Amino acid sequence: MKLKLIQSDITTIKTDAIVNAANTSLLGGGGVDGAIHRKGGTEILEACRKIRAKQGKCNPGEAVITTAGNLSAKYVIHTVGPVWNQGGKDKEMLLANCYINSLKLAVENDIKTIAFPNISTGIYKFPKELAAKIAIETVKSFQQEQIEEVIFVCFDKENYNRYDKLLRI
Ligand code: AR6
Repeated sequence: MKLKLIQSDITTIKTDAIVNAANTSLLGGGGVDGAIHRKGGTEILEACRKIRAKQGKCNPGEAVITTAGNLSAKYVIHTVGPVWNQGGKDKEMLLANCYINSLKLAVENDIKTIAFPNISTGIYKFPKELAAKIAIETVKSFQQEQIEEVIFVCFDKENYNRYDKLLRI
């Protein structure tokens, strides 16, 4: 499994799957979630509504998969990051679960390339350095030959530089 780092808007990425930093409602929001639904179109929202009707809300750390609508990717994997709030080990575990459960869904759906945003580090205020460490360690320890490439997509230069440094260690 190859790890790649880029600074970009995740809605432009042509991987088998892109990951969305969603909320428990699965029905859209701001940040990367808003961008994915805006560009991906109503097909994604419709698919999310069906999942909601079937299973109810999506809990933090869990993930679901839908079409990518009008986006270049084939699928969107929606995962719900933890809200940092007071922080704590449980929040760290939930963030790791976002990466693990997204990768598990990728394997189940024969996805070979997957792109992750910096889950929870925007509106949910997870400390960026800790989030980057958890993201990299969790992906690295997910041993799965079927996934060929995992791309960390950083929106801003600051996070890109942070990942770049951590990936060299
Ligand atoms: N491409 C890549 N990364 C992006 C993009 C983009 N187009 N837009 C923002 N980011 P956030 P969260 C980065 O707030 O903290 C939504 O309302 C951003 O710079 O999108 O998990 C949901 O519905 C940051 O580093 O997600 C939830 O309610 C990272 O993506 C809530 O926000 C995550 O920021 C989730 O909050």
